Amino acid sequence: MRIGTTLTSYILRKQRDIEGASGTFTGLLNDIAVACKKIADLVNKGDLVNVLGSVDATNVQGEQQKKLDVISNQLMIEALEGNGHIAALASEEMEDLHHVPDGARRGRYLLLCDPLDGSSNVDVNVSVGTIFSILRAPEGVEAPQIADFLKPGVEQIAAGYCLYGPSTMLVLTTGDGVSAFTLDRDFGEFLLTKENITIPADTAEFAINASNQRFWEPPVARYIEECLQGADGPRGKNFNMRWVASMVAEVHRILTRGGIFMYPGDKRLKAVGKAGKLRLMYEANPMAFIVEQAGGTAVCDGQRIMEIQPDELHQRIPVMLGSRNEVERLASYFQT
Ligand code: AHM
Ligand code: MG
Repeated sequence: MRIGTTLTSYILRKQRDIEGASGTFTGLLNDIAVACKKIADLVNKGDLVNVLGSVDATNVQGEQQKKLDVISNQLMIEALEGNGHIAALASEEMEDLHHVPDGARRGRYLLLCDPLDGSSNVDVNVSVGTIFSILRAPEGVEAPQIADFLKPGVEQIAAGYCLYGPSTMLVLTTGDGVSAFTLDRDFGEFLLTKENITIPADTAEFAINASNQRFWEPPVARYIEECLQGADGPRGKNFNMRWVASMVAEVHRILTRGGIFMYPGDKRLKAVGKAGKLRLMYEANPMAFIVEQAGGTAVCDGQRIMEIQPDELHQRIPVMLGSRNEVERLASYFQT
């Protein structure tokens, strides 16, 4: 019987390849893993521990917060703020940055996260996830400001997500491919279960919320229309459709068997001043990093997501990602 490769031993190995990394990086990923294990435990227990349902509040996005949104955010803070690994934390659930408390050691990294993405699914017992993105903190800055976080995705040191599905899986990239770890609940450890994950370049499966069809811009409408025509249309093959409404689950499916995921900008969102639904810094960028590291493509209309210079912490953008040839085809429709 073997132990296998734990997340900690895997990160220790990777850390040696990251320029200037010390034990801090391993510590940071350990902190994230601890928070994810606790969130997984609560998601799993659900009604038994009275964590389902909504709180009487909206977040910075104006969205109704679920109890588990608030709890997951608190757990991320608790796991990360006092260990000397981060200099500050940004989250979908907080308008402003969370700084390291007075007296605690400041670390060398900035963390951005969506503590519980897809949380509208939590009450119906469908998969949700935590998304995170790690940037280097600026040298010599005591208390990082929002401007210090506004870096394009290409500057991410690492990114990942934890999927709370039938099994709990942590998927991670440090810029050297994508690996997946499955939580062994009895043993209490994430164990390496997949390495060098590769997204097939071609696919016949797309994911989009089709209830927004009447609001789509022409390039998206054209792409989907061509898919729907199947073997009789210009694509010459039949397509399948999936929509979990949980981006972590969609990206995980795409990493497993290919596909294209789209949350485009549309006229409905533009009418209320939003370029898209998903947030650049803690949803699109980390997922784009993972997808690119697995050989896929991630764009905002025609532009590579990871090259976008953010203007705001909670900025929203259109997102299209997944199998390279499909995403490039859709991106090309924005150019014609
Ligand atoms: P959230 O961060 O408020 O949970 O919103 C993000 C989620 C994504 O996981 C998912 O792709 C999308 O919202 C689903 O949106 P919709 O309900 O419009 O289909
Ligand atoms: Mg989210």
